[in-house]
Amino acid sequence: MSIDYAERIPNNVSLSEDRRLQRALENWQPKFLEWWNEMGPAGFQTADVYLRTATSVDAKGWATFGYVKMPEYRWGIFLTERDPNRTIPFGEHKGEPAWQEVPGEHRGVLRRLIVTQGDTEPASVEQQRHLGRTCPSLYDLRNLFQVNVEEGRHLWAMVYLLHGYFGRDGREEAEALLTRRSGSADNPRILGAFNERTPDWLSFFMFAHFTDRDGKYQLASLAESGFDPLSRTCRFMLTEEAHHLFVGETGISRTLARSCQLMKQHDTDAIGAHGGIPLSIVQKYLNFHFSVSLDLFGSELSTNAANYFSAGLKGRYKEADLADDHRLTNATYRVARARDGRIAESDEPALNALNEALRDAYIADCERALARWNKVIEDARIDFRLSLPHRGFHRAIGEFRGLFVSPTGRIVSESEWRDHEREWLPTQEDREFVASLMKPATQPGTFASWIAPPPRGINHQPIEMEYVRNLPPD
Ligand code: BYC
Repeated sequence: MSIDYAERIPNNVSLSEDRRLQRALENWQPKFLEWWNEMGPAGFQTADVYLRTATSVDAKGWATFGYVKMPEYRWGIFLTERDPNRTIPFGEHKGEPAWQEVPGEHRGVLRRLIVTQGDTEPASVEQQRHLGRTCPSLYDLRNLFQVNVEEGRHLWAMVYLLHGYFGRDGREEAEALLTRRSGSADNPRILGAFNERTPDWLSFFMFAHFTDRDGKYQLASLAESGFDPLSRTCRFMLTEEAHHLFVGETGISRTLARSCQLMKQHDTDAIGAHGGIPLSIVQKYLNFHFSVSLDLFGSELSTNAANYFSAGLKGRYKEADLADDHRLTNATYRVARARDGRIAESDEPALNALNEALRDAYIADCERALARWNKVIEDARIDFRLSLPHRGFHRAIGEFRGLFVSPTGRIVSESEWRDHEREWLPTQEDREFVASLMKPATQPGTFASWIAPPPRGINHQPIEMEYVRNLPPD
């Protein structure tokens, strides 16, 4: 399914055959560009960036690479091919033909899910807009911008659904996606993690690893949706998302590799003076980003989630691989709950525990990446291991909200928490120290003091390629 780039809005949905929709989207397009110019990467709008652009949605012809100025990136609408035989894979409507139109009784809920998903995309671009000035290399700068333009495209994906299937209120929601602002006191983004700051590159890599990974699991669940256009758009978004996760995971691996190298070289853990990030600070950043990302899965027990599932709107991760009735009417699921001052597991109705089941799949995925990071440290023969904090640690949503839970999963008093908070979460000094290392490295092939080069470049290009040209003056 090739993409029509001759159109003002590149697409593979035959947009030119639907004049009303085309006009509505062409009306939204300049507003998007206005938002991009105001809230997109600060200072780099005229730089030439070596970016990939989707050319077709099948596995082979995915992308072409070339230098592009970001405001000229060809954002568009790309859905995976329609399977005319697709049926709803779960819930009360399991086995019925997938919906090509919005089911009337679920209109409000479906719109809300799409808006919540859509809201995260511009939010992340806003959160990352100041990072360009402190890039650790041109390779990393290019990766940041690739992530940014693709999050912009993910916004297009959701806006297409709002315009195409929800009429006037969809159009209003699409406008609102451009007016909320990450971190704004008056008009914030919808979900907590998207109002946090991403002030430095360690935060960015953590965000791309932990928060984008929530994106992977949420998109995979929406890709199961009985509403076929949502399913098809999320399937294609997932292929883009994989690169974002790569940027996060390898960014942290390279940070660790460099820290270990400096620890060996100078025979000390206190590598701050040598331009490295101590492993204890990496752990604190990890604790922060993991916990705010866990909140993105919602409450452990959620009637919202049960309703989404029963209605056929939002499924589970890899629904087809799960060996059950895909309706879950009588099933139970083990959930960690806080009771009488301690955390213990109990069996709960599986339908209500769907957020927790998705969080479990996410945590297992995070554990696998953690093992790869620890291998980097182990290979350097350094006696330190990173760990994921307990799921109850530092939570603001759900079962553990309002409790003080240590990284090992003990409910502690507020005063004990305060005594240890500085060991568990980044302090102001930690953040200032990390910020002090964020010196830009903009000569091709050079890297900031705190991060190792990647093993290879992008798209088989050399590491020392000039991935971003025409940089703004310092
Ligand atoms: N912050 O039953 P509950 C991505 C609200 S990331 C603030 O616990 P539910 C990306 C909730 O809205 C993926 N509020 O939760 C990554 C509800 O409000 P109301 C984004 C929260 O509804 C990086 C109340 O609490 N996609 O793509 O089962 C870069 C109780 O709700 C939060 C999606 O999220 C929170 N963390 O599940 C770029 C998918 N959590 O009704 C992009 C769509 C809950 O009382 N969203 N609340 O007013 C959903 O599926 C669900 O809305 C959630 C929440 C999973 C987020």
